[in-house]
Amino acid sequence: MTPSEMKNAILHHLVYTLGKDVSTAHIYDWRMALSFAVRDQIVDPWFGATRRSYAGKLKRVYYLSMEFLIGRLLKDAIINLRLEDAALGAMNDLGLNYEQILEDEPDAALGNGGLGRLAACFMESMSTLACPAMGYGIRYEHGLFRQRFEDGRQVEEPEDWLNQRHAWEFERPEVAIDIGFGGHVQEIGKRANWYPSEMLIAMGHDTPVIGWKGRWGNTLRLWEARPMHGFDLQRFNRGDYAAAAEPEALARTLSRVLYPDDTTEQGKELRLKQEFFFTAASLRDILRRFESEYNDLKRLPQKAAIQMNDTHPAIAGPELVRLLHDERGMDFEEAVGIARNTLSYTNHTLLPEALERWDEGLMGRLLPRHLQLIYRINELHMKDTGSRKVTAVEDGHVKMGELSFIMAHKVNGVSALHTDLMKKTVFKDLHEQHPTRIVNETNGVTPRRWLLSCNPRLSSLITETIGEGWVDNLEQLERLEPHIKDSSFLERFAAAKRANKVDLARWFADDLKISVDPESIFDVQIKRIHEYKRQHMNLLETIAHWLEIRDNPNAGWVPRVKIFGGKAAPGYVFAKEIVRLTNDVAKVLNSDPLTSRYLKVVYPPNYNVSLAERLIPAADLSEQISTAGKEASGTGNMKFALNGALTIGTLDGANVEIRDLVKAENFFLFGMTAEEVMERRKDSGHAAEAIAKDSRLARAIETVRSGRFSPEEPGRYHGIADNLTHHDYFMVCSDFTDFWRAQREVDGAFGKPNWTCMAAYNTARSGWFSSDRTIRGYMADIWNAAPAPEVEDA
Ligand code: 26Y
Repeated sequence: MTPSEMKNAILHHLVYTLGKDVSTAHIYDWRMALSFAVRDQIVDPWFGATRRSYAGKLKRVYYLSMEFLIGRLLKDAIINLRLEDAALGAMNDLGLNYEQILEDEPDAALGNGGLGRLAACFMESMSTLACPAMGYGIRYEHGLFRQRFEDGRQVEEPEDWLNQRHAWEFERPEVAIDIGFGGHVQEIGKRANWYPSEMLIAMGHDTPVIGWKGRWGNTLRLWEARPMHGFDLQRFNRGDYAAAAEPEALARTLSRVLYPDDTTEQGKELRLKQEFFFTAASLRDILRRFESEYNDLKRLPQKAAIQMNDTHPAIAGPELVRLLHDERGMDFEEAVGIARNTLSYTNHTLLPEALERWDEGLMGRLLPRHLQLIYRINELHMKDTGSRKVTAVEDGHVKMGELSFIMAHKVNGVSALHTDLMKKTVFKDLHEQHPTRIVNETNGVTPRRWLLSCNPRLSSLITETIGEGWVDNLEQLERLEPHIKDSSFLERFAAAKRANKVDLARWFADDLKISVDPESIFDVQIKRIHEYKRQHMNLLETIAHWLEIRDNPNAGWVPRVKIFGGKAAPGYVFAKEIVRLTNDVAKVLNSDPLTSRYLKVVYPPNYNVSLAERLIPAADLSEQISTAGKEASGTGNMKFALNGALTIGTLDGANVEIRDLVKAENFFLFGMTAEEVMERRKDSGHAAEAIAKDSRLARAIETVRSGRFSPEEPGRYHGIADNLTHHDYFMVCSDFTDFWRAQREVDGAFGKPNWTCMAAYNTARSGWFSSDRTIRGYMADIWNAAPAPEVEDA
């Protein structure tokens, strides 16, 4: 497409789709017009892919996920369709600012963090690899809350991305599926009919996901909850307006909000309803499609692979059995076998508080037939394995991890360490019974968004050096290695990083009114705020460093900017205190005339996908400092390494694999191993002991306790200080000393010519962390699916 063709398409949509004249168009109108012009280019390859998967009778992958953290879509589509020149040219021609237009798009924040972003990267990679697939989730009216700071405290505001028209979706009123809850069960022999007492409708909305070079496109189908019966005209006519609207409001509640939590089990009926709602709608849709193509349900596992992203869609097991056994008359044991061969399950956490368990009473009330089937599935499992232990039901609760395991033919962890720990801890017994069921699929990230799109400077340098093949064959980045000896390559590598840092510094100055020196180390920790991720350890090190600079302000310190980003779950008190402490520390440090040249703290509010795209290319140092054994994988860690940041990190999650690949000398390792953590926890005095041995740590904790950062309320951080001194479950104190050492090693290395070599090695050796590699792994080890044949470049 030429710039002038693009311009005509934009003008056409401005007038005929948006009903706006050039003279009255706002930035929103232009952005929508551009989006529609780009979307037009998606439709043909998207239809083409659908036609080919039907015509070729290809096996389809169905990815069921409560979260899809897709962020902005316009730039993604432009890049994958190679329309940059056309779009930029058209915008320039129209006198519009291209960057500004792209920034006008709201983030689709339909997820909390890592799990949701992984699902989004997977959707893009499945399209790039021409793997016939469909993502299923919920079309939340309100995505993850918007974070604002008020006196340093986190304030949550509703997110309302759907206040504006969503340019990318196609409403599918004909894809409307009845979903029931509650009611009673009538048993007929071993089968049963379920008569729900409450009904609503799941309506589909389709968003095309286009792969690299537009070779293939899959669909993300998100369900919206609609009332079965519209509003009550009788009541309305009687003047009872609120009551007339009530059934509608109640039904719609189901797809109203994303649960803003990535930690604790929400004992909430609404969440269980959301889970059943989207899972049941998706399964019905999948079976309908299958039955339109094939007439033998036994072939379901050959033609469909259904992936459960964590346990959130775990009700898929019993629901699929119910559809096959109760509704289609298949023998129970056979139905379980078919369901299991179709389903697989990804585990994303070992933290006990994040493993879902549902009260049997609640489950029985909401899903009476499913609870009966869960008991039978359990009995069958006991019979088959000769086990005497009831696995999926315990203490009046249904354990969704165990249920998912029993109902899946493959269960995967998301990094080598995590998978290993799964076998040894949460699923130890089940693993012994089914030793080949657990497999590892280390996470990955899409290089289109996380390098090509977010870091144009580094991308151009890479393409000029080794050609363009890396974009969908990321391991080609290895070809950069010989150039790391070349001083002109290294200079350009450093210049790209520097320019990214200057851009970020300008944004900090303009948007946050904080000035930072781009010569400083840009030290970044961005992720959800959680005790196990240990933002507070990073803060303690910052405070200790600050105190040391104050003691000796003229010692020639290496300047640093500590950058934090992340949201705390609204009900997670400790995490919210960490948010506030970060802001309070920033206030004191940034205004300290003795030290602020050397040390600043920046905490931009409302961390999201788009902010990550801005921060990661400008980072020198990536903080991956979780307590070993607690972070299942991490994916931010991969994005940083790929963009030439060095990691300071523990042997946790995928850090282990990153360090192996980029080599130990290009990684700042510190801290205890997972085994050492487990061992040390047995010693109840671990925190006190560590504090006694490290005067810097003792002083930093005392400074927090003293009220230095909250003079107007000196006791504000006693909670944090006490937790660290007495409890410290996540071993902040015991790891602090080594963390400090590693940070000083960073100071020593930064600014030296070798730093750029180390950074370039990180980029050159991170190719394995492409989500293309991950998806190939799932296709081979779990889904038994193949890419569509004969896909050529568009
Ligand atoms: C139960 C419910 C409230 C809940 C909701 C969301 C529980 C968990 C979550 C989200 C978990 C999550 O994001 N886990 C992260 O998954 C990433 C992708 O695999 C990992 O990289 C990361 O280590 C893990 O914490």
